[in-house]
Amino acid sequence: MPRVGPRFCTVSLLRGETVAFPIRKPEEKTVDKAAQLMIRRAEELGIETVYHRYERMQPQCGFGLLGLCCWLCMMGPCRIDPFGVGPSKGVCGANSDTMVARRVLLHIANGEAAHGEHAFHVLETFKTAVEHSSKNLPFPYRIADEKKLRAIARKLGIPDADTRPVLDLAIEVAKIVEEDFVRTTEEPLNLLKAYSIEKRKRTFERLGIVPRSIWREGFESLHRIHVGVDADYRSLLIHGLRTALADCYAMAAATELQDVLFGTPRPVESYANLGVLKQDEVNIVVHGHNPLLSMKVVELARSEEMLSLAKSVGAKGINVCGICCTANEVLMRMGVPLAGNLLHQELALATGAVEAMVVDYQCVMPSLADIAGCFHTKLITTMPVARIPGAVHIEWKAERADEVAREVLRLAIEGFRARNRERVFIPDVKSKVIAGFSVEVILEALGGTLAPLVEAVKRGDIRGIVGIVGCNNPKVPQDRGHVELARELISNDVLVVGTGCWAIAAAKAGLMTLEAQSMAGMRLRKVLEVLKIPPCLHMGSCVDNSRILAALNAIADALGVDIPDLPVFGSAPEAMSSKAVSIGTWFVAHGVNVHLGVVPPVLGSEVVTKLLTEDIAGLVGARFVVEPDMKKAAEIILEHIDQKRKALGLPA
Ligand code: XCC
Repeated sequence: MPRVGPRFCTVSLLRGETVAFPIRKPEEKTVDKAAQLMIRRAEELGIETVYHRYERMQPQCGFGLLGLCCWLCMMGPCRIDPFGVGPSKGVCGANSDTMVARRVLLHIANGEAAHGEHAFHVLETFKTAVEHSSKNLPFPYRIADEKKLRAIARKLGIPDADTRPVLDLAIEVAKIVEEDFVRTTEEPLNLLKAYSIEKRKRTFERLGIVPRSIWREGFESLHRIHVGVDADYRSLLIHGLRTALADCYAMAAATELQDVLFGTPRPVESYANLGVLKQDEVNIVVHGHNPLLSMKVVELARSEEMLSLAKSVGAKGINVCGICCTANEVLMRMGVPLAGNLLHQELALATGAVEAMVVDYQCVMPSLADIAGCFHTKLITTMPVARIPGAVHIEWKAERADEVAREVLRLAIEGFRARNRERVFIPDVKSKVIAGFSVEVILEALGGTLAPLVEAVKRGDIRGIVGIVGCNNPKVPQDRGHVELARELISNDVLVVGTGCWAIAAAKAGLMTLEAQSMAGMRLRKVLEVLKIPPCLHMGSCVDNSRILAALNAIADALGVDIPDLPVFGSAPEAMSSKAVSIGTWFVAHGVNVHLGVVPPVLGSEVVTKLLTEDIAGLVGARFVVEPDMKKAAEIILEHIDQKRKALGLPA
C-alpha cells in the first residue's frame, strides 16, 4: 500500500516552512487493541481504511483547517491568507470573519437537518402506527410504552394525560410534535416550551434565539449563508444558536417517540468490541442511527423461523451486533452487542466474518462497499436518502418493515455458505458493558426522586457531573481522548454520563461495568456501590443527548438554580461530524461549558474564536473550551466544577 512521505502544508508553504507528516503505527492510530490488530490485518490484505486515507490526505488544506476557504458560490473557491500577504477578502468581498462564521452556521444547519430528518421519520412512523391501531389494522409498529406516552403527554400539558385512552393521547402528541416541524408563525417550539426550564427560556427570549420550527431554522440558516445575505459574524452565530436549539428539540422528539415505539431503555448487559463477531454464526452488523429497521432485524433474527433457516446453512445461530448509534439503540433496548464505534465500521468488514452490514443513515462510510466487495459480505442500504454505489438497496418503508427485515436476514443467511473461513480473522477482544441508563431508570434506581443524587452532589461525594459525547476522528488516536478523559474524571469523583461513539469507546474500555467502580475516587465509589451502577453511564445514541439535558434540567430544578450554576461540563474529545457541532452549540446555549479535543475550523477569525470561547459566556452563561491534551482538559473541567460548587456554597 502506498505510504505517505514528507509533504508540504499549504499554510506552511506561505510561511516558507516545510512540514513532514510521519506515518503512524497502528498503536498511534488507535488505543483500541482490536483496531490495532485489524489495521495490521487490513494492511496484509491490501485493504485501505479511514486510517490510511487520513494519512494519504496529508497535508490537509491549511486554509480549510482555519475555516478560511469558501466555495459557497461559483465566483470561488476563495481563500483568505491568514498572514495578511495574499487576499484578505473573497471575490464577493466576504472577510475572514464572515467566511468562518458562515461555515460554523453551515455545520450547525447540517447537523440540525440530520437529526430533524431522523426525528421526522420516527414521527411519520409513529403517526401511521397510531392510525392503524385506531382502525384495528395490522402494522409493523405499535405503541410499546404506554407509560412513557402518558409521561410525554403530561409534560406537553395535554389534559387528562393519565386517564385518556392511549390512542387519543398518541394522536394529540403527534399533532403537537408535528407542529414543531411545520409552524409558520413566530410561536416557539412546543417541545421547548414544555421541556425547558423557565430560567433558560428567559435567556433564549432575551437573546431572540427561541426556535420557531425545526424546518424553518435550518432553512433560514442556508439562506443566511448564501452569497450576499448575512455578512455579520455575530448575527450568523446568533442564528447558529437558534438553529442548534431547534436541533436539540428535534433530538428530544426522536428520543421520546422512539421510547414510545420501542420501549424506554432499561439496564442491560452485553459485550463490546469486534470480538463479539462469531466464527460459527451468521453475523449481521446494523449501522447508522435510526432504529426503525434495526429493531425489526433484531426481533426477527431471534425468531424460530430465521434460526432454523440459519441452521439449514450450517450456522449455529444468528448474531446481530451494531456499529455507531444504531448499535447504541439496539443495545439499550435489546442487549445487542456493540461491534464498535465510527472507526470500527470498515474493520468489522475486514474480519471477513460479516455476512451483511445493514445501514440506515449518518456516519456510514461510502468505502464500505469496496471492503464488502473484497469478501462475501453484502452491504445493504435501506434508506431512500442514503444510497451507496456498490451496495444492495432494499428500501425500508414503515408498512413493509417486517418484509424488509426478512429480506435482509435471508440475504445474510444465504451468504453464510459463501464465507471463506481461511480469510476470517476475528480479534479476540471484547469487554462487558452495562447500558440503558435512561433518566427514568436513573430515577427509579434513586427510589423515584432525584434527592439522593442531589444530596450526593451537595455533600461532594459526587464532585460534579460530566457528559462526554461525540465521535471518533482519525486526526487523533481512536478512543484515546474518550478513555483518558473519562478515567481522569471518575478518579476525581466526577460521575461521567454520555452517548454516541464515546459511549462505545467507554464500553470497549471496560468503563461501563461494576468492576470499573474500583477506578473511581473513594467518595464517588461509595455512591456507585450503593446504587450498583458503573462510574460511566451509557445514556444512549447521539439523539439521546436529549436525555442528558433532561437530567440537567431536573437537577437544576431540584437545586432551584439555572443550568450554568451547576457543577457540570460537557465534552466531545474526538468531535467529527456536523451533528457534533450542533449538539455542542445547543449544550452551550443551555449553559453547559463544552470542551472539544479537536480544534474546529474557526481559528482563521480571531473575533469568531473569541466569541465562541469567551464572549458567548456573557450571553448564555457558557462557552467552548478547546484542549487537545486530556490531562489539561480534566484540570480545566475540575477547576470549573470546583468554582461552581463554591458559588453554590457547597463543600469542596
Ligand atoms: Fe456519528 Fe452517532 Fe459522531 Fe459517532 S458520535 S461519529 S455523529 S455515530 Ni454521535
